[in-house]
Formats: sequence, C-alpha cells, structure tokens
Amino acid sequence: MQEQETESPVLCSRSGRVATLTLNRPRQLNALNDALMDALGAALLAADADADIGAIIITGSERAFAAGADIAAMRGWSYADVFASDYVTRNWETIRRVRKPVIAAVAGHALGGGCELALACDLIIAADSARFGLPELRLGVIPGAGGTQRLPRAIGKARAMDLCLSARTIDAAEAERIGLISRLVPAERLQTEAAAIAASIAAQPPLATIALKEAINRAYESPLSEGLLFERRTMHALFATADLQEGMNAFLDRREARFRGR
Ligand code: CO8
Repeated sequence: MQEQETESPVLCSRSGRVATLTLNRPRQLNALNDALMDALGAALLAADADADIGAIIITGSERAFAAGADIAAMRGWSYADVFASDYVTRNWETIRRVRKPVIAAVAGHALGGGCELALACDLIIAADSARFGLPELRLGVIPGAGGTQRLPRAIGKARAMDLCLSARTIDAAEAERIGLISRLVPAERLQTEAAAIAASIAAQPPLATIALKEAINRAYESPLSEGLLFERRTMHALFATADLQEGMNAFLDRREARFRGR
C-alpha cells in the first residue's frame, strides 16, 4: 500500500506572464505517478486557458527533474490494469494539447518518463547537473511516454538506439552536444535563466507564438511540401491580426510594441 501524500504533487506559481509548475515528490525524486500526472495535466490546461499567461515552465528540484515513472506504483500491475486504466500514460497527451510554449527547466536526474516529460516540452533548459537517460529496458519495459518516437526525431536514430539499448545516463554536456537540450546553464542559474527565457517568450505576440509552435510541430507530422504549405498559410493568416500591424508599426516608429493577442 502506497503511503498517502498530503502535499500537492505539483506546485503552481506565477510571475508576470509566466506560470511555473514545480514537480513536488522530493522523497521519490519526483517519480511520476497518476496523482502527479493528473495534477500536472490540470495545471497545464489551466495555464493554457489563462489569457494572462504567455509561457509555462515545468521544473523539479535541484536533485531531480523526475527519476521516471513511479516503479513502486507500477510493480504488480497486469496488462489488463494498464490497458483498461491507461495508468501513468493517460495524461501524456495533455502536454501535446497545450498551445503555449512549455519550457522544461531540468536539474539533476531526468530519467525514463522524466526524460520523456522533458522531451514532450518545447524547449529544454538544462543545468550542468542534469543527467538524462532512458533506462526502461533494465526494468523489462520500454520508454512508453513518447521516448521511442520523440528521441529519434530529436537526436537521430543512431544515438536514440544507443541511449535506449545501453540504458546509459548522459551528462548535460553530452545532451547539449547531441541536440537533446536547447540550452545549458550553470546549476545555480537554472531558474533565473529559465524565467528570463520564459518571460521573453511570454512578451511576444501571443497569436503568432501559438502559430509558430504549431508550424514547427507540423515539421514532425507531415511531408516537407505539406509542412511548407502549412507554414505559408499560417504566415498569411497572421496578416489578419492587429498584433502583426502593431509589431511592424512599432518597429518603423522606433518604439516598443504593445501586443494585445488580437
Ligand atoms: N520510481 C519510484 N521511486 C523512485 C524512482 C522511481 N522511478 N526513482 C527513485 N525513486 C526513489 C527510491 O526508491 C528512493 O526511495 P527510498 O528512499 O524510499 O528508498 C528515493 O527515490 C531516492 O532514490 P535512490 O536512493 O535510488 O537515490 P540515488 O541518488 O542513489 O539514485 C537514481 C538516484 C539514479 C535516480 C535512482 O533512484 C534510479 O535509478 N531511479 C530509477 C530510474 C529509472 O529506472 N527510471 C525509469 C522508470 S520506468 C519509466 O520511467 C517508464 C515506464 C514506462 C512508461 C510509462 C509512462 C511514463
């Protein structure tokens, strides 16, 4: 029987137009169980629906972003259990539904489902203390939250096979070298840097930001000709927004733009 946890598994805070969601199961190194994933899914959707939020950060502790799916919870599950209830994975599609940019600020362990959670985000900012890996094979399972699909797209098949089959852990410098992360920063500056990046994204015109995220994600879903057409039509559509006129006027008037999300 799992010990009942009284604290919320996800802490939500807000600064300006940035929402920060902090994974909060420190004793289990933020192992991902259903309670945590339910809370994370709900917090993500709430931030996405809030017009005053322009970017979302998901972070963990200094020791762990997340050490994977909760092995203690999974032990003893049968095929029927996981198939019927979609345990552990049922909230993962929620992250894909979020239209605003989501930044993973990663320190310490990002293993298994923790690495997959970071991969599901739009940007990964990693501290030099970060360690990434997909060690599921050692447990007799495979990455089940997008790892076998997102990792090859992010770093190529050869490296994805190496990481998953060897089940090894890589440091932040290697993660940066192979293109797994967006930026690498000193551990003590992780939260400040992530907040600054998120604030700069949140200050961009909101509609164009959503359109940009959709267009880049389309690169993974469609042939080049379809993706290019999607990009062009999306770009054309932005000429219908007041923010596009404001952005161009502000540039030519040599003043700060005031975007209204219209
Ligand atoms: N699940 C549950 N508890 C965990 C997990 C985990 N994934 N990771 C760590 N913990 C717990 C430990 O059991 C320990 O608890 P306690 O103090 O009660 O014994 C506590 O966290 C601290 O851990 P350690 O004592 O092991 O700390 P160390 O600093 O020695 O080691 C490590 C840290 C290297 C991170 C080590 O804990 C470890 O290897 N953890 C497991 C990593 C792992 O295998 N992750 C993959 C899990 S499977 C998965 O994510 C995908 C499943 C399929 C997809 C499902 C959708 C997500």
